[in-house]
Amino acid sequence: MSQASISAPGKSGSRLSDSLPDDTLLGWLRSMQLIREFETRTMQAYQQAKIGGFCHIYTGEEASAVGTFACAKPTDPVVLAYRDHGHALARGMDPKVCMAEMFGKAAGCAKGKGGSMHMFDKPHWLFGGHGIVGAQTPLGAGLAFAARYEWDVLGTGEKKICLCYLGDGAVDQGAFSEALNLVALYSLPVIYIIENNGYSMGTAIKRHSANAEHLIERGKAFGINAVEIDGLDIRNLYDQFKPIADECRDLQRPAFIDLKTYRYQGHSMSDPQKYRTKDEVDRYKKKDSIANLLHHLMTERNCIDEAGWKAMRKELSAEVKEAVEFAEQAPKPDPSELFTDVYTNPQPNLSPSAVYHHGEKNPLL
Ligand SMILES: Cc1ncc(C[n+]2csc(CCOP(=O)(O)OP(=O)(O)O)c2C)c(N)n1
Ligand SMILES: [Mg+2]
Repeated sequence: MSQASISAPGKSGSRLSDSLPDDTLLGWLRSMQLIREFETRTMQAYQQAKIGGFCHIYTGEEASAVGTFACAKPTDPVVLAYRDHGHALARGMDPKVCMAEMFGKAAGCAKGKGGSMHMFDKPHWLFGGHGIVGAQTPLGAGLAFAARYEWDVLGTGEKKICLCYLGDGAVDQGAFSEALNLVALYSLPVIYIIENNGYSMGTAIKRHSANAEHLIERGKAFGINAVEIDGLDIRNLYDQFKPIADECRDLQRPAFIDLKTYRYQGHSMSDPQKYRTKDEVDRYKKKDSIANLLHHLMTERNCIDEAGWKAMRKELSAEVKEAVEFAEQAPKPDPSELFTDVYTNPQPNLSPSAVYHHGEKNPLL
């Protein structure tokens, strides 16, 4: 994957993020390190068979979730694909709740019935991780429609933007093109953030997407403001993404972001990674977003030193360890939960009453 280096210094060399207080950038560092620590423990728990099902690790991509959320409001709706633990944590989900979900425990955000790919968090306006590639993109259009309708037509609420994240593998799904058409046609405030890590499972983007070097042309084709951003440098990401997010909110219109990023781990927990070289992974690790921000905070802002960084890591490690212990000890969902909150198909061996939905008789029976 080509990794364009796109930095956005403001006028006279100053950057938008330079105007932010030290505490904000230290918060970004903390949030990114929390995700990294969480994902390390997730992999361990998965290898010990404490987590089942599919599981996709976000390590390497942390700046994407943390940097984009820094430009949004806590009440802006968010909808995601399945590589979603990092976003859930960056949005404020309690690591205990997130880990319990992966362990299939009742204390999880989806009562342990969703697992790794389905992080939902109503209080934080997180409308879930979604396992069907591209399925969240029309949902993003719907959330933006609802937000705009409430503000513009009903005169209630505030101007919102929806942040809809998708992978580079999802850009070729037909549903995404349909969603782009509608959001452009109705001027809906959704930002499609393509977390472009260069691969769809083991297929490099150049092998599955036409004109892969210029994905933004797809957004432009619908008349949508489309921009390419280096998603590994969180300060650059903020500098470029913040004005776009502000404009989408003010003008209530969509945007399309090709956010260049990279995942250090395989696609899922079972991936021999034969499609890329170790050299390639190492090249990206040299541009690591956490190391990069830490260097800036240590050498330019002088707001953290080695001892402070060590203390931060120790605190986060303890927090994540506690989350794992909590998840291990938490009770499993009661079997009576099997048919609540889910759509079911009628099963011949079950009593019909078990498959009623919201009090209505299932029409398939
Ligand atoms: C409609 C659909 N087709 C195929 C799959 C199988 N599948 C699961 S993940 C994936 C790759 C998606 O890659 P990308 O969108 O780039 O996201 P990333 O894993 O890189 O974050 C595929 C093809 C699926 N889940 N849904
Ligand atoms: Mg990808």
